[in-house]
Amino acid sequence: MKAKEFMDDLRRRFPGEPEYLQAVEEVVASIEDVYNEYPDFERYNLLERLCIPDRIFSFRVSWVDDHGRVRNNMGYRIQHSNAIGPYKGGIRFHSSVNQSILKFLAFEQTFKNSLTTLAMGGAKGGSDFSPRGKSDMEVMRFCQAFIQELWRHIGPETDVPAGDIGVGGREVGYMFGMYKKMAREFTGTFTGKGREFGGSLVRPEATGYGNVYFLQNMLATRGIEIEGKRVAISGSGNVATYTADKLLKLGAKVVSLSDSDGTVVIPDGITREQLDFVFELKNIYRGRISEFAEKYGLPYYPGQRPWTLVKCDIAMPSATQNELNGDEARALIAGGTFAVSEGANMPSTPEAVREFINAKILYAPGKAANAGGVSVSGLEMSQNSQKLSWTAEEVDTRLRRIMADIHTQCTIYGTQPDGYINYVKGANVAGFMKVANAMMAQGVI
Ligand code: NDP
Ligand code: 2IT
Repeated sequence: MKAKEFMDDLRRRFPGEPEYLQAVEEVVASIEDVYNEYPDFERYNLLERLCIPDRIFSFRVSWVDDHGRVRNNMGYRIQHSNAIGPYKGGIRFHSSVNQSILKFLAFEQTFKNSLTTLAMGGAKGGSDFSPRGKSDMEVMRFCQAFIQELWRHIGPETDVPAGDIGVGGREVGYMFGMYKKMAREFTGTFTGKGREFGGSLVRPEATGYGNVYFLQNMLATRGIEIEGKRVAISGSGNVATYTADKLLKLGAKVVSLSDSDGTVVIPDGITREQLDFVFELKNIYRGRISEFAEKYGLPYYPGQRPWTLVKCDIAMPSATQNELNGDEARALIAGGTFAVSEGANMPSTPEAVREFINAKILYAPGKAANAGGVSVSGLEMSQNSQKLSWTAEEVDTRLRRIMADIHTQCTIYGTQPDGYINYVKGANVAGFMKVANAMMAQGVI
């Protein structure tokens, strides 16, 4: 297999899917050497089968808004791979959602889930519906209409959705409710459920906490403590806020948060009281980060991202894909940033990733660093199967162990002759080998 020819062919077949091609290209470049060591992989045309999703459902979702108007959105579910377990991955509701974005996310999810050490395949779904500005009843009606179409294709041993951008506990609750009614069963289809109906403790915190645990593992390779470090975070949703929460508990300083409208800079680091306000603002009032800036008299930069606004030791992009470009990466490195750990999926552009690796800073791609969320989803599935629920301590201990295991896998496959750990290569090769071996064993299907 030649990576360039493979990608040229994929580009010809899937034009107009830039995010999907971007995610595949990064993985193919990392695994090219190892793939070519096993001639059987090519004989079974394994890479192509692994890069093209098993199947894609797309459908119209019609619902009625509060003014009695009929609205139509697109709904999708990409079932990418079930080589090592049932399809598993979140649902995204955002106006930008299209098939390319969900295909990249489902592809990444397959490798991420492989790294978690748990039995989960890869999937992703969503809609171009935006919950922003919608009433609770509108969100409920949309979720119900979405699931009336999707319910046939999911199930506890088939495909288990969860949250992502625009989908949190509220949306999962509404979708689970309609799923349960249509399927006439109470099962663990959906993770991130409410605690009262099968949700795992620590699932809301898991992605942010897991990212900080991964970061601690990376810092330990250079003997660096997290206490006192200045950390720039983008986003102010589930991942960003729980990342900030854990960093605060560990004595680090969170110097920025953002949303799609702008960035707030917190020069002395966010306080507990301020972070509690952000949680309330985002989860209860569904407000904007500008309101937080206004309340505490903090500098706010409309339309800007954090990376050139603050000096930080560590950057943790936690909003969306391609939110940190080459220029911003160079600005971070020039400002002394020595670690980047991705809470979001594919937040750094390919040029930014090259800058980080060339500068030999600690750089963890999302599929390794943000795997804590889906890991605790996997633990939620285990608890649901056993009809038991574990304590927060038990789940947190398992989460820490899984993040340490992922870090070890990255070091095994990613350590370069000069000792530098290329976490991109490590995560891609480790994630790939497990799925590839399972696919070989199962034949051409
Ligand atoms: P939320 O919806 O809770 O928060 C998303 C945050 O990112 C909001 O602050 C939002 O701002 C901002 N954002 C979203 N889209 C854009 C955009 N196009 N440009 C700028 N800012 C944007 O989502 P999550 O916190 O759950 O997800 C954040 C990232 O983490 C995503 O990349 C997701 O795929 C990834 N992730 C999530 C996991 C989870 O368990 N939830 C697990 C692993 C990864 P605004 O409110 O203005 O839209
Ligand atoms: O990107 C992700 O890993 C998620 N949005 C979480 C998926 C899940 O199934 O918990």
